[in-house]
Amino acid sequence: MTSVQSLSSPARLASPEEGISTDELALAARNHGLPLEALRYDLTPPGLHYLLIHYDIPFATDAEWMVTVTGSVARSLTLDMAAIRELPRRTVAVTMECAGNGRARLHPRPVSQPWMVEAVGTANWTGTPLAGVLEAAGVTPDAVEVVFTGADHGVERGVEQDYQRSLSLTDAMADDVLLCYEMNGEPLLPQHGFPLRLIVPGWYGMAHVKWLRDITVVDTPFQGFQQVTAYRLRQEPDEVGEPVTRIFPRALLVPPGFPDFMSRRRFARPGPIMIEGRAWSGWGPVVSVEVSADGGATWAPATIDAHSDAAADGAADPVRRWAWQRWTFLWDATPGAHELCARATDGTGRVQPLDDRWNRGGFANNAVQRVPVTVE
Ligand SMILES: Nc1nc2c(c(=O)[nH]1)N[C@H]1C(S)=C(S)[C@@H](COP(=O)(O)O)O[C@H]1N2
Ligand SMILES: [Mo]
Repeated sequence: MTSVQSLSSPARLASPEEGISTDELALAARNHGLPLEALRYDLTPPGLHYLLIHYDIPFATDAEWMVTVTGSVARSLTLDMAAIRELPRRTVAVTMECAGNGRARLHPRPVSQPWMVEAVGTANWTGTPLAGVLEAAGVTPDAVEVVFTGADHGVERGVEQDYQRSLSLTDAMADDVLLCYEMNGEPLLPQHGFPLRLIVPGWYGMAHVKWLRDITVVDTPFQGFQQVTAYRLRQEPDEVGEPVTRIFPRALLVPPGFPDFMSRRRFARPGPIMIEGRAWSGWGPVVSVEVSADGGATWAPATIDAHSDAAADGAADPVRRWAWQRWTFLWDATPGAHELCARATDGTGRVQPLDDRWNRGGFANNAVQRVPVTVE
């Protein structure tokens, strides 16, 4: 039996020949990715959006849910869901991606949720701006960060904890940071944080705290496990490491043709094939997408669509700048074996690397997607 230790141990790296373990399989069976063919939808149908749940999904009812606002505030607040729904309403289309996306492609592999490239989805998230709630509570001048606590509880690398993350006060006060109660115009599903979650557009998934039950304004930087132990870019276990924050650019394509059941290798017929995909970045708009059919040796530009308002599920004027963009590329498929790749560059000049970006936690590996296709 595993005991709950007081000190955290570093995440384990798989040995060179070690396959995916049953522990990783159990995680992957709970936390599924986006089937890549679902990149065709501008808004991901909720059941196809990726999922990442560290512990258990809390059982919750809308009628009984309360969220508290405490700490460095003039007035502590306790809000029920009815009170939250009466506050100003805003809808933001957000592409969310797990910071561990791409982890399973690393050598050596950090042992955790074994994502390939599919830990992503886009939804219209509706709620009330966090800034308004913090203003109502009256943040006091000593405040530096805001800590968000979920109702889920577990143990991770020996540390028993509630799921908690913080944001700097500046990041927390940004316009599009929302306390959300709807996804694509419907109440949140249990697995996506029902009845209330935080949405932090542009940030990797770990920041978007689900089952939100407490907001505490603090006067010293938060030192919780998910802030200072997990979600850091480290080469060695004892480094402080850079915090994982915004989403690095990525383009994904819908694998063309049809798959082999077991290997998922693709087969396609010769001739022109319209390749389509999506691209996003949390740092700035995607300014270019390139496609390679020869494993990254040569590249040609794809056409990026403008953000479509057709994606709106009837929500009045959703904010679109945090959502992925569709792109297309006409590929003249010739008989033989090919490797399709796509590469995004954003407005800050950040571009996807050809090779995996390694760190101990397996975070932010946005190396280009590679899709082998046999044309016959
Ligand atoms: N309370 C709580 N919030 C959480 C998590 C969690 O385990 N507990 N997982 C985080 C991580 S790592 C990710 S990637 C996103 C996933 O959100 P989704 O499952 O709605 O796609 O939720 C984040 N919020
Ligand atoms: Mo994640």
